[in-house]
Amino acid sequence: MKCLVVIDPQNDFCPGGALAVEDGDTIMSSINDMMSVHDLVVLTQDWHPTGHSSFASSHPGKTPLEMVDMPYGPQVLWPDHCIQGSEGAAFHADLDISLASAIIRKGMNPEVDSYSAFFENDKATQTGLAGYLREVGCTHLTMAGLATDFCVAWSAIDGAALGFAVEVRLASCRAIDFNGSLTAALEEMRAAGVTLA
Ligand code: VGL
Ligand code: ZN
Repeated sequence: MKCLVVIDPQNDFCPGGALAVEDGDTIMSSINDMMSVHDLVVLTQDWHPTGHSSFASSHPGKTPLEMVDMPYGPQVLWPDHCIQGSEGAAFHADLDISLASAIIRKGMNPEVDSYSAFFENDKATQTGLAGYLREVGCTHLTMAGLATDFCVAWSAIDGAALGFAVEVRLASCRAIDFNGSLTAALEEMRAAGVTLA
């Protein structure tokens, strides 16, 4: 059984959004086309409270894309984005969400960021997605969405480590790509056994 996992297809990661990814909006129609050839569609939604610890604005003197050391390890700081209930956190209007059977919200713990669809960035706290997919009998995951080098890559790597067969559709992903993050993420996904298509 095959599940399409669509990572963070939200306004704030599209042009005009708070953490805009170049051409992020252009992937929605190809993602819609993939839905009908999967048994199940799951969406993730970055869903932060105001003042989240991954926001540079929560760290006096820091600016976006600087690093800080969190109790769980190094963390990139971001502009305020995907605030719970905001228009920026909403799914992009071009995405057909009618076929989604589940929406996994993540990044809700004020103290811990959550790139992956499976684990918070402490690599220990689970979102529940793995259990859901196993209970419904999913073995194969196709992933697409935003951003390739952060939430897509971390989700794909965790999915593979959890025993799912994971394929990332790069044509339906877009990257933030700073400081070589895209090249590194592609390498890490390959090393983790993720199929890059
Ligand atoms: C993401 C940075 C912060 C992503 C989410 O969806 O890739 N990146 N929050
Ligand atoms: Zn976020």
